[in-house]
Amino acid sequence: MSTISAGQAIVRVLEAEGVQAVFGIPGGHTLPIYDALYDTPGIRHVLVRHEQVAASMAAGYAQLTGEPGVCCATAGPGATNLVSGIAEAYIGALPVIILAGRGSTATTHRGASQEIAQEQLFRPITKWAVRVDRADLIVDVLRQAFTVARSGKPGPVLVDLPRDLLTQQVQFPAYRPVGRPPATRAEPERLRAAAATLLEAQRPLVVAGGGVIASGAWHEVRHIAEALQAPVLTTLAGRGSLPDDHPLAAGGIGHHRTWLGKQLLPEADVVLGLGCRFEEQETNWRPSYLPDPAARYIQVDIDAAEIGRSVAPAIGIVGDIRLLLEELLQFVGSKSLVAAAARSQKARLQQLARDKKKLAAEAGRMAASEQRPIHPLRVIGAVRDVFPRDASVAIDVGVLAQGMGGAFPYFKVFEPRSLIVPSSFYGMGFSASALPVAKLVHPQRPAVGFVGDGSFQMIMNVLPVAAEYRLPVTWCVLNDRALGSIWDGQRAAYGNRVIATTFEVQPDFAAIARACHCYGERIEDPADVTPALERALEANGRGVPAVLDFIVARERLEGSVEFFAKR
Ligand SMILES: Cc1ncc(C[n+]2csc(CCOP(=O)(O)OP(=O)(O)O)c2C)c(N)n1
Ligand SMILES: [Mg+2]
Repeated sequence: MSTISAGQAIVRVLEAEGVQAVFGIPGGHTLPIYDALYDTPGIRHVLVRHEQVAASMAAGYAQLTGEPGVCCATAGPGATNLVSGIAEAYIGALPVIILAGRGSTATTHRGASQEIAQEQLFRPITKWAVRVDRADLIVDVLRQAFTVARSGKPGPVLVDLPRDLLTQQVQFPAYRPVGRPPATRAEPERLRAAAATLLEAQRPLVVAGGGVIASGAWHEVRHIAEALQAPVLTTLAGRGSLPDDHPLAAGGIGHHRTWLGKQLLPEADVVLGLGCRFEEQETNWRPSYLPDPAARYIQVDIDAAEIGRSVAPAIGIVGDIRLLLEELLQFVGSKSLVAAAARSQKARLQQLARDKKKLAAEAGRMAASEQRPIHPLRVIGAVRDVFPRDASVAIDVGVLAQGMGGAFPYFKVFEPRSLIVPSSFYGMGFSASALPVAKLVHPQRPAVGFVGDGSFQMIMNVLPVAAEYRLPVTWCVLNDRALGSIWDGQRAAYGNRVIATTFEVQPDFAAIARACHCYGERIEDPADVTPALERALEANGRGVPAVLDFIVARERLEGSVEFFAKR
C-alpha cells in the first residue's frame, strides 16, 4: 500500500491493466493525469490534433487488439469532441476507456468554466458513464470500468474525473488487473439442438460477424465450416473470420453482397449466425437479404438482447462463440460425419468454386480498366497486389472506399484483426483517422486505408500526428470530387436534382500531405497506380506516412445501386 495522488493512481491502474498507449489532448482539468504520465515511459501518449481522432484511435486500437483502447480529454469541449468516435465504439462493441476531465466538485452547479453533465451526455453511447465523487474511489471505479468495457458485449466506459480529486492523496493498494474477463458458456440443451439441426442440414451456411473476431473464434469458425462443408459469408466487421482465399469463403452480405451471396443466403436451409446482427446495412430491411423464412436460423451471440432483434431464430444461443464452437465441434466434427458432409456437399461446393472463379474474373476485368478518370477498382486491386497479405487495412465509409474496398470480390482480407472498419454507425473519417494506430499495434506490418475525398477532409488533422509519431501508413484517397454516396441517391431517387454533394473547390491533398511532412502524390493515369503505391510503401519503409490522391470516376457497382437506390 502506498500513498500517491489520484492522478498517479489512475496511471498506475492503466499500467497494471497493460495499457500501452493513451490518445488525447490535455487541458487544465487533466494535468494531474498528464503529470503522472510524465513519469511513466511504458505508456505512450499520442497527442492528436482533435479529440475525435483520439476516440477513433482508441476504438481502432480495440478493434486490432481486442484490448481496451484508452483516450483522455479535458472537460467540456474536449469531451464533447469525442462523441462521434465513442458512438462508433458503442455500436461496434469495442472496449474503450474514456478518461474525461471535469470541473471541481467544489464548484459543481455554479457555472464553472467548461462544466457540463458529461456523464449524462455520454450515457446513451457508453455501457457505463460515471462521475467519480470521491478520490478514494477512483481506483475501484477504474477497475470496474475495465470490467464493464471488456465483459460480455464489450463497449466504451466514461470515467468523469473532477479536477480537485485528481490532486488529492489516495492509498494505492496491491492492484489485481481485470485482464480478460470470464466467458459465458451456452446452455447444453440448446447446444445439442443446434448440433442436431446442423447435422440434418442439406444446405448449411455460416454467417460470421464481428462477434467472431471479438471472441477470437476464427480457428473454430474454420473448423466448423470445414466439418459441415458449409460456405461462410461475413459481415464487414466479421471479415478475416475466414481467409478470403479459403475454398468455403463466399463473400459478404447486405451492402457487400454479390450475386453469389444473393443466391447462397436464401437457398440455405440452416443458417448459423455467429455474432452477426443482420442490421440495416446487412438486410436493407428487406426479405431478400435475410435467411429464408423456412430456413432454420441458429443465432449465437454473447448478448441476450441481440437474440431475435432483427431475425427471430429457431434456436437462440447466448454465450462465447469460441467456447460454443469448440463444444459444437465435438458433436459434428467426427471423422465419419465430416466425410459424410464432404460427400453430400460435393456438388454444391464445386458450383461454389466455379461461381467464385466467375466473380474473380468480373472483378479482374474492372480492376484492369484503362479508363480515365481511373476506375476505383483499379486502385483497390493494385493495393492488394502491392501490400502484403498481413497488411493492416482501414476501410472508411463512402461508396467507393467501403462499397468496393470493403467487398470480397475486389479486396481480399486474409487475417483476423487486420481491419479497422465502422460498424453500423458509419461516421465519415472514423477508420481513416484510426489507421495510424495499426503501426503502433503491428510496427512490422505495412498499413493502408481507403477513404473518400469527403471523409478525408474531415480528418486531415491526423497527418501531422502520423508524421510526428512515425506511424508510416498510406491513405488511398478515392477522389471523385463528391460525397458520392449521397450524390448517388440524388441521381437515383430525386431525378438527378444534385445539390450540396459535389465539391467545386477541392484541396490539393498531395500538397497538404507534404506540408504535414508526409509523402504526397496525385495520380490521374491508370498506368501510374501501381508505381505510386510502390513509392508510398517505400516512403512508409523510411518511416514517412503517405497520401495518394487518386482521381477516380464516380463508378457504381450493380450491388450498391440495388442496395441504396431502391430502398
Ligand atoms: C460524419 C458523417 N456525416 C455525414 C454522413 C453521411 N454520408 C455517408 S457517406 C457520405 C459521403 C462520403 O463521401 P466520400 O468520403 O467522398 O465518399 P464517396 O461516397 O464519395 O466514395 C456522407 C455525407 C456520415 N456517414 N457521417
Ligand atoms: Mg467522394
